[in-house]
Amino acid sequence: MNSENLLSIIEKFQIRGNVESVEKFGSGHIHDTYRVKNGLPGGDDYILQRINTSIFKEVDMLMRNMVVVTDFLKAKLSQMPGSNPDKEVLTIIPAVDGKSYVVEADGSYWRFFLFLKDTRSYDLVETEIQAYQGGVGYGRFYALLSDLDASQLGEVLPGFHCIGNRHNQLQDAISKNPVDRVKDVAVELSAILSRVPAMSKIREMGLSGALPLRTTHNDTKFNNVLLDANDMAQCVIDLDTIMPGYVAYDFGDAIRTIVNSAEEDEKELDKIQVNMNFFEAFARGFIKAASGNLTREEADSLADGCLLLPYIMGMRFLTDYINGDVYYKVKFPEHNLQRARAQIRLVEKLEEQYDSMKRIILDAYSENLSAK
Ligand code: ADP
Ligand code: GN1
Ligand code: MG
Repeated sequence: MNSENLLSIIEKFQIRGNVESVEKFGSGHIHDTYRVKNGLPGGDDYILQRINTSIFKEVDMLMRNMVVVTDFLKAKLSQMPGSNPDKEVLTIIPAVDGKSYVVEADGSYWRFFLFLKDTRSYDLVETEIQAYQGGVGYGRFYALLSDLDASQLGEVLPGFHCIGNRHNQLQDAISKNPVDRVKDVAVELSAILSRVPAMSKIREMGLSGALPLRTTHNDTKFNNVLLDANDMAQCVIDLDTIMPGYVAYDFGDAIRTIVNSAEEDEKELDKIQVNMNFFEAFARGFIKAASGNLTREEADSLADGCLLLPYIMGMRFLTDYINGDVYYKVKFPEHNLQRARAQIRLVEKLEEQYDSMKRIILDAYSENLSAK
């Protein structure tokens, strides 16, 4: 997209000031994100995003969800002394016509946010403080949404973390084998398929009524919680996938990116190690901030979420590899396979830590209960 076209899109939003520059920004796998710098001294910067409509087909539902959630959070925080809703919640900048997004003649969809200045998103955790603050950010987000009337939210991507759904998609990819890659992934397929029964535990607990369905974020990678200049949790972003879910999904997805000493797509598998100090820091931050909104059964399910989420990602990356890279952005032809291998290795490493993870979680949970 050239800068002239981007400028004509930006003009369609209620921008205050003028555009100094527009640059590609962040490392998300889904949308095209740009940072828009303001030429007006002291003026706000913005984030411009082209929405990925091959994934999000119902943009109206997607943006309605986002408006419901951000309005709810801002109203709630404005009643809490010491809170700052403009810094702690994403601000959607409406289009000139008042809508929450713009559709271009070429069929592309765009949205605009206030840029949260002096914040950072990290692909890798560097310190225990950051891990703890990641827990505080996501735990607080979860607690704040606990009394949102979830019937106001549409299910934008049904079955998002449902193992049954993801397993069907993998089987479908295998049987279609559109780019003849199945023959190259026997080892990875075996690692994934042999674990289906063990990884179905959360789904079964949910179906039996042991786990309540909550409003969850569903994409709690560490780079989706912005930390401030002092590494304190400031704002949870990437609100596209807020839907009903189990808390173990959010806990597990965050752990997947927080405890891994290597990148999500690490090629050298021996570099993938689990940092249990980061695990404990995140778990303590999350459980404390989630406060009274965790049942004993939910606390019990969190360690299972830590195995399930890297597993589900491994399954999804492998499915996308077999399908010919139609979902995730890839930087080279084997990228999805490399990501799948790294996630499978992470599952193996986390399986070794299962008992320790459970113990740390239950200690933190009990301490939190007795502190009340
Ligand atoms: P994706 O779904 O592609 O991951 P995100 O909404 O997470 O898209 O945005 C990608 C990156 O852009 C984030 O990881 C973050 O670094 C940055 N970002 C997004 N929104 C903001 C914002 N309002 N202020 C500052 N940075 C942001
Ligand atoms: C995508 O948008 P981003 O990069 O935060 C994906 C997540 C995966 C993640 C893997 C809508 O998240 O589900 O966990 O990549 N988002 C969607 O890195 O599919
Ligand atoms: Mg993101």
